[in-house]
Amino acid sequence: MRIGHALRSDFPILDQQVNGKPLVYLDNGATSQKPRAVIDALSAYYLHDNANVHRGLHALSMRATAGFEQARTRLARFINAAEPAEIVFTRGTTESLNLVAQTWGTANLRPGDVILATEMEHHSNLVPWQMLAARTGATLRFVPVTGADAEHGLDLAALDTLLTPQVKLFAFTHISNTLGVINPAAELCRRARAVGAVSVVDAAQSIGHEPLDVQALGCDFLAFSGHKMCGPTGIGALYGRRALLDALPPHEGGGGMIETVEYSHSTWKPAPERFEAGTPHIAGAIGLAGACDYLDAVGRPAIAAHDHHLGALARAALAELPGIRILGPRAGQPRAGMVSFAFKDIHAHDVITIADQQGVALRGGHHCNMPLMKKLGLPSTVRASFYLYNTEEEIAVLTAALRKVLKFFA
Ligand code: C6P
Repeated sequence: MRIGHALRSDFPILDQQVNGKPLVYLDNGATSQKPRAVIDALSAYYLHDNANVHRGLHALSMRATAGFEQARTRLARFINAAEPAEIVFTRGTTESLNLVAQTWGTANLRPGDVILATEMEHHSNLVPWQMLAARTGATLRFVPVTGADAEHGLDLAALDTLLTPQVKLFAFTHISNTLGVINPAAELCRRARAVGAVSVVDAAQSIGHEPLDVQALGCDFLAFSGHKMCGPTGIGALYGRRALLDALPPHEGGGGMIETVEYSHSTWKPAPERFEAGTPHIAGAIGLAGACDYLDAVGRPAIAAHDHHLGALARAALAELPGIRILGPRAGQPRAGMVSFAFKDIHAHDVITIADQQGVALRGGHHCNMPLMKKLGLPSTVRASFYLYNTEEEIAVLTAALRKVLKFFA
């Protein structure tokens, strides 16, 4: 199986020194690195095919259009959407979630309705619902997180009382970017549907890490970013069930999304073009299709197993360090290949800076989870997040770097 060491040479960026030490990149939750196959797909497009899509009849434009639409088909296959028309290209998770709020939300919600989210949502899956609630008069409620320190996962028992027929939309993250909890997405979608609510899954942290099948999940909408799955930045997608997308008004007007235009009014193309006004990120879509090919060649079950193994190894190694609080679900609960932690009396930014001197790239801060941080009683945490090219040796380097942090502050 090609995983870890065996595929590091596919990622040219990893072969470098940072602060005089070999780079140990453990910030994959923020963004992943790109294999040469993706970089090559991007440059091949710019070297040979660059033209605008859906507009020209010349050879380059037809090639660009074919590449762009083939990318949509590839993405549909990657998440097992029923058809390519269920894939709307966006800039990423954030834009996808805002699109649902602005279109489905504005068209369907009124005072008295409830939007249900969870207490572990990233700001991208929280702020758009706050704005939607303010716009429509709907109420925003939250499924609590459980545990003595509120860090173990969703309180599923609370769903019995929270998921009422007043709930019109239930938005939740598949994997928490701070706790590493893997939520039971299929069960949550099923329970949303049972009360007539539309389900919105934030797959930013699961796409490219876990096998993902929208039909098996039974979700109505699913949002993700290409850059977290070995693809380029600035491209991602919204999956929406065809019947839902077709019934929605567009959120932006412009070229590419219209059927006819008069001075006084216009008519729209069907989904997905209706939601793709203006020139899209053509190269990005083609690069993202390359990332799908790459990840499927490695195999997503193998990637998930590798990530989980490194996560478990890191948690065991870090648990030995004095004064550490490791966040996340109890042992045995589903959890992603990341570890989020805090040292008593040492700020996350100091940890990151000292680790960086050892060549180790980590993320520290509130991780765009400010209300959750408040609930956890922490100003910030440090996060190490793993991906297919990370190795067991890198966990040893991480642990040694953290020992240096402790020594410095002793
Ligand atoms: N989390 C992290 O370091 P964008 O920025 O649109 O690609 O993704 C937003 C987003 C939405 N939901 C979740 C669960 C996420 O983790 C993220 C991005 C990064 O954790 C950057 S804050």
